[in-house]
Amino acid sequence: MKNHEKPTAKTDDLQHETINQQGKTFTTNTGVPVNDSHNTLKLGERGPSLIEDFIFREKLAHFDRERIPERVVHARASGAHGVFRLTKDMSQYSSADFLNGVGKETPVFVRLSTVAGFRGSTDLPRDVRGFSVKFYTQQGNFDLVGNNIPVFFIQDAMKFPDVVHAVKPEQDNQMPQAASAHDTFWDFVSLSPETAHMIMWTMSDRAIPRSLRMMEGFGVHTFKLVNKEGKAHFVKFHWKPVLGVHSVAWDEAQKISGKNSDFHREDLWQAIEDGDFPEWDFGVQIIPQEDEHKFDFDILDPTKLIPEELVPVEIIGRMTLTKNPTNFFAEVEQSAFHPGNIVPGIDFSDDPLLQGRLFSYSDTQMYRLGVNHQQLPINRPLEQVQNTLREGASQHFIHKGKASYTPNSTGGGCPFLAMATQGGFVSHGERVDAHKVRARSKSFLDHYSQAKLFYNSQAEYEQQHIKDALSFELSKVKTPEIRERVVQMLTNIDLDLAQYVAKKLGIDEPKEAKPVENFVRNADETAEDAASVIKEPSVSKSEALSMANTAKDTMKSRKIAVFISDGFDRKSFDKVKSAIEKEGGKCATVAPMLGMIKADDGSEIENKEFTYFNSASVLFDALYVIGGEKNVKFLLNEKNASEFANDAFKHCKAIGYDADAQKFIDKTIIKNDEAILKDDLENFLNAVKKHRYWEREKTL
Ligand code: HDE
Repeated sequence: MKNHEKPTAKTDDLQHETINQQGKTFTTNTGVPVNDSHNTLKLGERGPSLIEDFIFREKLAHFDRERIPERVVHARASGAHGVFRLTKDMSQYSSADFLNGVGKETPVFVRLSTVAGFRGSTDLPRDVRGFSVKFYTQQGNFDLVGNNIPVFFIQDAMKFPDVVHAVKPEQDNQMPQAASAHDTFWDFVSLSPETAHMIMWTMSDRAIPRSLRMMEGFGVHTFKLVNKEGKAHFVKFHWKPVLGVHSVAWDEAQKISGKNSDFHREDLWQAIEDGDFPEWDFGVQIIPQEDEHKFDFDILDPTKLIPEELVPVEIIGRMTLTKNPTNFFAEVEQSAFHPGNIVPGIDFSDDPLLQGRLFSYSDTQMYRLGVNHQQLPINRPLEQVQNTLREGASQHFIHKGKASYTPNSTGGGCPFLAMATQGGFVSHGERVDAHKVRARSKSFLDHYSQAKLFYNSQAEYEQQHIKDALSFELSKVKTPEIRERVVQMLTNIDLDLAQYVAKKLGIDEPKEAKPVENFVRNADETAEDAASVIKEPSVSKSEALSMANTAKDTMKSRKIAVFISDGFDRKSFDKVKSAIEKEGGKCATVAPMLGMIKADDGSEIENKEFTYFNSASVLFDALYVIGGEKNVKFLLNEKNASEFANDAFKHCKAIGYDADAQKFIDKTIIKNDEAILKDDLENFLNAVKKHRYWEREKTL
């Protein structure tokens, strides 16, 4: 354990499997000491290798099998250990032990992922992010397998392989990697109006987070909380990041993918290494069962959210990530999440997307990790598992006695079943009286009202980003009919939006909203049903949907690049550095080389990491240009420094500078505005806290 890391009951449990090879002798897997792991056994120094070389055979055979199938979606991810602390007792609603008793702490393991890209793809594609949390509770593991977007593309699990095939690289040429900007994805969208709401989210800046620490998480589906008396309430789960929700600019995201494709992974890892533990508040929206049909949308429809204006989010706890994994493969890659892993006090709703997920996850884990994957250290619950399941590949346990069945007398009737009163899991006794049908509920037909709600809730600059993202994505679509169908679909969300995108694509501007006709409907759907698809949202704007309303008052997590070279103004540098660090920000020097840089007063500082040739503005949140005559002269001739400053300007970052660096600013910055600050450290820091000055885009 490193000094700053905080152990949990789960990380203690993992200690039993953690191997330290310091001072140990090399052995084969059978424990035989090895004296040479570099040369094969040969007949003579220049002769053929011998098949009897068991040391070579073992080494290569293991290497040949090192890769396991990557996840079919959510392949790329970062993970960390942490703890969930309950701040509000929920026993009124749920008997789940981790929701009972203020102050109760439950260890968690979290995996944050992109969706479409392969395991080795970039952290910054335009994509949904997975938000998986495994709670190791006293009653077994509860997995909340959510996303950073509260709704989904489709309404029924039957369509999942289709939407995934459509967004993944195309089947003939495996292009493009980790991108939705291609024909098959938009073809699927244009023929599936139920995607409309989700598309607004994925085309917004939510799909390009600044940091994994700065994104929300959502359970997406409606679940149920069930109390000791068996009474159920519907519930939606939320994670709200303490640092606020922030994103990068699209041009920036594309550049980050080139400059540092591990941008998010590194940020999360480093924050935990530095003891800046990422935190999220845990919130619930609780809906009494009697209110199930109170809304003008169906709460079982996963393309809908419940506006916070209708049901407020109540914060009931906080999650803190306190420890990085010791071994990525053993912990992050082998972790197996499953929305079907629930505990007493929590139950499923009949959302048809959730119901389908309950099959898929354990099925894919069996393929990826094998039938005994729950025995892997990262997946096993805190308490020893007791049941009659036996054998299977890689069985780790040695069960005593004869009883591998129940009821039994050979094992004294053990393990005993737990009565409901002893905490045994009892499914909520919902009564369902219906015919079998392969159909979609008519209450799921409205596809546009919440897409409008989302778009209308955005600040002007956020709406512009959605317009730009749609124009970008569709400009990469080669089939004109697909582009036209999407524009037609957009008319039902916002005519101005549709017209803007049409113009960028060189399509005739639509004059009115027009339903998309040629999508696959349910067999029993009538013309009236189709007309009811287009309606206005009951809530016209929702504050929580706009990132413009997020926390903007902290320097924590902000990384500021400070330009220096020989002759820099030492006094100014010390002042800037201590002001940034005092408020919790990070100050990183960028200089012509690594090593010692000489200041104007003859003193030196060490430049440890960033140079004008190995870094770029997109890796920082803001820029400060230090003065000093010789330094400024250097900067005026360093084209990487001008490009750096230009990008900081273009991506709406705060730029501060000493008065004598004015010449450099005049040369590189196109226009002055209120986030470009001369000799004004206080306001520079305020601008950095706000994260971005998006207003600048109007002047670009
Ligand atoms: Fe998943 N999803 N999904 N998904 N999903 C997987 O399971 C699936 C859906 C989500 O960190 C797979 O272990 C179906 C919604 C996350 O390891 C697979 C449907 C939401 C992760 C699978 C959905 C998610 C996955 C691939 C439609 C947000 C990463 C590997 C019915 C609430 C878990 C794996 C991790 C992973 C199936 C839709 C979130 C194939 C069939 C909605 C965060 O089983």
